[in-house]
Amino acid sequence: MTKDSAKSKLDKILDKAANEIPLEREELLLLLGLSDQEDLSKLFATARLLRARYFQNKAFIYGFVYFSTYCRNECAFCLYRKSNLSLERYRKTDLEIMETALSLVESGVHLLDLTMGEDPFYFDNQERGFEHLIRTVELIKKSTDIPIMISAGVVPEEILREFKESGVDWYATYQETHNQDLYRKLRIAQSYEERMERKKLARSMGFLIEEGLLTGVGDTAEDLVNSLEEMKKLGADQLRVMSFIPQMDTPMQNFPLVPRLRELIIIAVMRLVFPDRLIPASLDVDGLNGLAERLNAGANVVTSIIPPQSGLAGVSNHSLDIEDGNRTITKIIPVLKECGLVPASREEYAAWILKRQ
Ligand code: SAM
Ligand code: MD0
Ligand code: SF4
Repeated sequence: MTKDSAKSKLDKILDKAANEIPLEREELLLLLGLSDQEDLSKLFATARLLRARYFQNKAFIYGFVYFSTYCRNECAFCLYRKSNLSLERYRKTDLEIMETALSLVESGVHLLDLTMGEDPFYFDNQERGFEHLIRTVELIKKSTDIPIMISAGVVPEEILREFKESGVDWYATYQETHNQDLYRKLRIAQSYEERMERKKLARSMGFLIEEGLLTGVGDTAEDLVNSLEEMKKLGADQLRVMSFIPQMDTPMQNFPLVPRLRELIIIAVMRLVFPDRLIPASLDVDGLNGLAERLNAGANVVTSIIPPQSGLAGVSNHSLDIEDGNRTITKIIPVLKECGLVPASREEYAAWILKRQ
């Protein structure tokens, strides 16, 4: 037997990925089904190799401002769904948004992610509702020149245009899955098409786009491969996957749990398929303790830095690691180091964005 034919199927697939030759569907399915420890180590090593090719040892860091937890929607997986009356909601004022934004910029984040539920205060009044927010965004941009992402759901077209003019760089809205039957069970009574089309429209307006998946919600390996294809078609600049975290008093609170390893494998496969894109390791799922494993799987952006004592919430974990200051740059730097990474400079992040735009 020649040396080559003795090579395992997995080694061949990983060689192919390392050479950036597109993988076949069957090959992706094989990767998603890996469970042997040694095989997984090889997968993660290849993901890190590809990350290093495009990003060296530099990680990007995003600040997160969840400025309104009101929402008109009923997503089955989400704590903040409209009919959940068991939580206290908040809507931060323009001044509070501004103060949080400035403190995050001061702390050294590379981007501000301004996020809210589809808060009727904004959505019901259309242009008038968003007017103040757009003014605030403009102010933040003018005074700091920080890159900004807006994660405010399916924002009306006109408003999207105004956000662009006010200096917003990124539009994030996650489909969660590209299996439309599953989507209907997750994003109850929300149009799949509209959500997808709004992202495409934003792209054509010059926004960078983030697309995202939820895993552990009944998604199959086939679904995931289809999602990778859809993400490629969309031309997403940043792609994420987060594990579903069950929320009390919501329809999916007793949904069977899936091992975290699944998220890590998907991160690594995303890196193999999209070596030059941004892939977050979210602090929102497992907090600071879950950061190293996500970075070691090939992620290159730490998301969800939240200032303590600001009264701000996370998304999938309402309060995990926030008040104790574990979601700060000071706390993540040692973890980056442990993973052989350092924070990029603001200029390096700005240069990456400019190249993609
Ligand atoms: N309301 C806007 C929207 O839904 O597009 C912006 C909020 S967006 C940051 C909320 C995202 O957090 C969802 O798209 C989903 O991917 C994630 N998420 C929400 N609830 C979650 C949960 N229980 N577990 C894991 N991720 C969750
Ligand atoms: C995060 N909690 O980055 C945030 C959120 C919204 N664009 C992002 C899911 O983990
Ligand atoms: Fe609202 Fe977003 Fe939660 Fe859905 S995921 S209920 S749109 S906050």
